[in-house]
Amino acid sequence: LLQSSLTVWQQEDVKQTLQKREPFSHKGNYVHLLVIGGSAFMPGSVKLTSTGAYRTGAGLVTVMTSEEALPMLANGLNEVMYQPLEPEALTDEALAKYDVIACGMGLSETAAGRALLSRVLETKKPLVIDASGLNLLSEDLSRLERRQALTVLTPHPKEMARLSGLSVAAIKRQPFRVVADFAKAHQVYLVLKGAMTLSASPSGEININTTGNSGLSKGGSGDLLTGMVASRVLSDDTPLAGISNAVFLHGLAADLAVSDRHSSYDLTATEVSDYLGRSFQAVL
Ligand code: NPW
Ligand code: AMP
Ligand code: MG
Repeated sequence: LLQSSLTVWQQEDVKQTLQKREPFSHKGNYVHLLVIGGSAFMPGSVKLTSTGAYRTGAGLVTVMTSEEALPMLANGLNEVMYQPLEPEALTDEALAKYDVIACGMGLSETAAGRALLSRVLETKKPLVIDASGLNLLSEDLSRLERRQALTVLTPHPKEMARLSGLSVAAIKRQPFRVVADFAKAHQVYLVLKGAMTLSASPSGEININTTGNSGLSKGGSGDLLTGMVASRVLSDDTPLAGISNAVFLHGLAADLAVSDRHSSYDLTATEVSDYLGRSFQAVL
């Protein structure tokens, strides 16, 4: 642990590392994110992820989801494009147009979901894995070592427990050590979520987040964050800065919501996304 560098990531850091949006830019200058997840009973998860991505600067967002979930999403965001989840959609050729993939939110943890995650891990695309994708990944971590592109994992403590084989209590006792060791051992970027989220690079560098409140302790907050992380990870000064910026802005949006017309009791993840504009305004 003592060999790792620890930084409290602050507003000034976000301001300094956030990529500028050029006046003559077009959507192709920003990330095209492919969101893979959602299922018949959890269609909202990918809606939140795609909202998080667009509200954090992505240029294009495509959602690939199951045939049953598709009709439930059609009345969602107008800005999102959709594609059915079919194996042929995951060839390297078909994926060429995407910059980054976010996979796992609301994904069914079945044989089909398992096969899908395996295929996604084999692609050469930068990848953010969350939620059910992390649970499926936990079954065989050696696949991480074979990856040929940047990988970000965004577990909450229980997902971290499944990934590491440690108990939630052990993780909470030594979160810095657990995060640094795992990120280094598997050469991934790791975001251990909680009231004080830790973001680590594969070299074991750790940024500590201090924004956010218990209004985020509700279903959907993490799904929103995944889209934000995917939208920034390739866009800012370094991947760790991009990830830390997303975590900071997500928590700050919740703080601003609570200091305006919400409380930590009533706040929902969709409303957190509505405050991302204020969150950016506060740091820019
Ligand atoms: P407990 O209760 O303390 O034992 P799971 P999930 C623990 C989708 N969603 N510190 C806590 O355990 C996701 O995308 C879809 C300690 C908690 O009960 C996934 O695909 C939504 N423990 C799927 O659902 C909205 C902590 O973890 C348990 C902790 C399952 O994801 C909701 C839950 O973890 C959801 O996002 C902490 N800080 N934080 C939708 N609208 O479509 C969490 N825990 O069992 O992995 O289930 O996270 O709900
Ligand atoms: P998930 O468990 O995947 O839905 O993710 C929950 C999100 O909300 C993560 O980004 C957490 O860091 C954040 N969060 C949950 N509870 C709190 C809290 N008490 N204070 C600050 N952030 C929180
Ligand atoms: Mg989650």
